[in-house]
Amino acid sequence: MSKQRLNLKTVSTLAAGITVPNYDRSAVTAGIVHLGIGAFHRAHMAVYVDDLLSKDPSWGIVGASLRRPDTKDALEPQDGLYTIAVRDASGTHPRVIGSILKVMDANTERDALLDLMASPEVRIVSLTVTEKGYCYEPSTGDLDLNHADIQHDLSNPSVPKSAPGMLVEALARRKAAGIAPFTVMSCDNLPNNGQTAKRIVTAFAAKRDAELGEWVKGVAFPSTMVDRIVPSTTDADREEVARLIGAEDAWPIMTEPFTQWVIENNFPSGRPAFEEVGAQLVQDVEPFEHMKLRMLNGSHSTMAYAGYLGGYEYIAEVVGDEDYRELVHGLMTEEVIPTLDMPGVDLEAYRDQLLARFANPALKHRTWQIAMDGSQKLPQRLLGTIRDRLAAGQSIDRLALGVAAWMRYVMAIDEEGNEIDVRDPLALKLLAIAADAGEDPEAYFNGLVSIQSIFGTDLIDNEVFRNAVLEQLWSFWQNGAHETVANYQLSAQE
Ligand code: CS2
Repeated sequence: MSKQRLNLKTVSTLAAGITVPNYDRSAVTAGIVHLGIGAFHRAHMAVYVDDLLSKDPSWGIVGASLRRPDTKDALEPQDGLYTIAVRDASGTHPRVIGSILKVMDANTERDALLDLMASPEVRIVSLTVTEKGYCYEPSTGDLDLNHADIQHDLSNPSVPKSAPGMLVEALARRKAAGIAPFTVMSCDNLPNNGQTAKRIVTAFAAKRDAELGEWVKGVAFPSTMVDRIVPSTTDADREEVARLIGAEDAWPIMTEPFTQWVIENNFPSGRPAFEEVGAQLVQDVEPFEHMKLRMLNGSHSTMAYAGYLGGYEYIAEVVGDEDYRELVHGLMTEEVIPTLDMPGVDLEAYRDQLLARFANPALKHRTWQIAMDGSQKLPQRLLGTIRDRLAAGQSIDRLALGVAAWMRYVMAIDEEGNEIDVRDPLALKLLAIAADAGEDPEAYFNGLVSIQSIFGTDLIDNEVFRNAVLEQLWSFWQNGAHETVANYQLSAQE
């Protein structure tokens, strides 16, 4: 029997014990526009904001999707309400979030969205547009002026498609109306995400108009380190949530108990009291970003590629395999931790906590999901650590295995000869390199390592890097993932 739909009318009739918004939703106004209203934002920032709306209702969120209208379609009939379901060994714990007032589709409501971003009530525009949404060169972090969306937006600045184009057009409207800029808060997994956003937005603005470029230099771009694991929602999840709350939710968000947010305290136009709801406000986020990107995300990507190739669907299965677990434990302990400078943080305890989070059996986090967009992720997750270690003359065996696993994965054929659905902005280029190389791993390696947007200009000529990655790639090619993961140390000692 079909159930009632979750919305403002039905929220008071949900199953007993479900936490629902504890504030007057009709009194909440929009102080934040969030670009990229995906599952991650809904499991992370929207929850912190939900926690503080009872004290300050002026910080509601209007979400915007730049690509697909599916979040809007799901949340509109629900008045923006949705469930987050926290999963651990004890079960699934649902809670209804009300901080997203509405979702706008940038493709059909572009002008209204830009006007809202230009209105004085909106003081923060936050972003989770993923790495590729920055339209940059991952190896340098500079705006990619050849990117099709950037070229479009420079020629048609008032109808932008890209995130930088949207931000600059909204800022231009504020400037024209004499309204102070909003603060741009990146919540993406990039090193120095605030500086990166600033570099891209100011470069785009300057290219558009020199005076605007100068004005945009005055905008604040705090960096943030965000952390919560959020697997994609499945139909089985939808059914479970409906059963638990007693209403249909078209798009509940499944997540883990852990959540962390470290924010650079730089909000000249004001901000919610994030520190009162669990966020950490600091002067310098960079060490936290390095720690998280290299420890968590570096391990994640290594497990995703080597695990997928080894036949594992979920991360919990990967760390459940002793050989893989040892690899990741060693990766963090021997190769990543020595590159980090985090006085006062117990990095071994952080590592153990990560391994426990990865092992959460209820989370069902797919290796394939994490494997997406590797060309955008590799530089900050593995290659930065590799560069630091090479400069210090230190070994890179396990890091090299991670890079080789990515190389083997993007050949797009698994060990059984089945096609891998490789999702990546460079997928066609990667396939062409594989086709050209044929049965020759060295030619394949040479083709991939010459992609400058990933590997920069230095790694191509580095013998240590070359030998280490090539050796692991040969092993993936000849022996398969399981054996490579089990024997990487032996081969490294030869
Ligand atoms: C993951 C991240 O999909 C991925 O690439 O590594 O989304 C990861 O789950 C989050 O960064 C955790 O905070």
